Amino acid sequence: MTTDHSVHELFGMPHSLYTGIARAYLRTQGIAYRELGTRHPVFAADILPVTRRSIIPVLRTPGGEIIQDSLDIIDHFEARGVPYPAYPETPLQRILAIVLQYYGYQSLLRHAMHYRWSFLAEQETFIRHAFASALGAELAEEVMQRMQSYLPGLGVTPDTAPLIEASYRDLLQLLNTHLAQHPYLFGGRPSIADYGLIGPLYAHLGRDPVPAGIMKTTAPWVYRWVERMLAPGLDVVEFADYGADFVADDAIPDTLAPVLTHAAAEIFPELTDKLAFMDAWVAQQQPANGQPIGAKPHQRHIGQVQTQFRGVPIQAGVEPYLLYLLQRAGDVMQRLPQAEQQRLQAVLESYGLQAAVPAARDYRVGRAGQLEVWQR
Ligand SMILES: N[C@@H](CCC(=O)N[C@@H](CS)C(=O)NCC(=O)O)C(=O)O
Repeated sequence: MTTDHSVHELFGMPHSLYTGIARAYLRTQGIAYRELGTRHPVFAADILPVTRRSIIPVLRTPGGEIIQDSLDIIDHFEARGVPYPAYPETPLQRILAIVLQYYGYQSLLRHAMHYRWSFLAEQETFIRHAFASALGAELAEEVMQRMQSYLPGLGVTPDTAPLIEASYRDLLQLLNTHLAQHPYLFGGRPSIADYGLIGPLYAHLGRDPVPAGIMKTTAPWVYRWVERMLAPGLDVVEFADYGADFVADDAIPDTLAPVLTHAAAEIFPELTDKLAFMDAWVAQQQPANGQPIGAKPHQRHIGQVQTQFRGVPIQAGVEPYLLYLLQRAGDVMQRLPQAEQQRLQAVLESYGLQAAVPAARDYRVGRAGQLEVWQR
């Protein structure tokens, strides 16, 4: 099926977390694109047969290449050259940007999903409108039910709800302080960390009425950053003389340090527990090179692990995708001379992030045929 092939096509939904990441990136880089919904006939005719799972965002390039995964979409353009490259060149900033990207993609999903689905009494009209206008009333119902069913697997329980809410408010304060002084997390342009955080902080927390209200009333600089991330190019009217570079000399802004410490308190022990589960799973199952991580294309988890969120026991689904994200930080670290690795490890330790950069393993998680696969 053909549409206008002169621009990129982005298949997504206005309220989708990961579509927001790709959209923010395309707009920042000034890449011409047209957004189409999953109800557009092209999605069923041309996209689903390739991706084999109903997942967004998906990008179709003018040349007809189909790319699923917000991260792969970003990397596709990074490899070709963009006005505002998202990966810092220097190792510490690059590693920490990837770790914060992971925090946005995986840890803050808990906050995003809690605020979307646990406050329906206050915001159901808005949420239902989003799903129904994108999917039609009948399918909207089914998808809304499915999304709500994910909450326990994300560790959202009556015991964790107050901690998630306190954590969201704390994060807003820390980011508000930082963003009063810098337009983006690592300086003058968005890094992969900003793209990681904008997913949850736009589509859910910056847009759904209850969490967006908290953001606007308690953290106006964060709300402005959300606007900035979604605007074309760099929307830096408050920072007209700042420049578009990351902060010099691989430095970490003082105001970012507390954000990193806050992130560490939520990344762990969950990440360590998930990696241990995955290592044991691989050792036992011995998946073949190229084997998809799930028996069916839509399966993302290989099991559930008992872990903790801020000291409260939770169960969480183990997505090998986490290694797909974080092994890129490991690659940066492992290419450095030993002494430099030790120096960076000490800095990571000062934030509580020493275990966030996975050691090289006898397996990796890669991508083939649009799916996450084991690489041996
Ligand atoms: N790693 C993927 C995640 C994409 C994703 O989870 N997308 C959600 C919408 S925001 C989805 O399609 N979910 C379908 C489902 O879980 O049924 C990416 O970054 O693109």
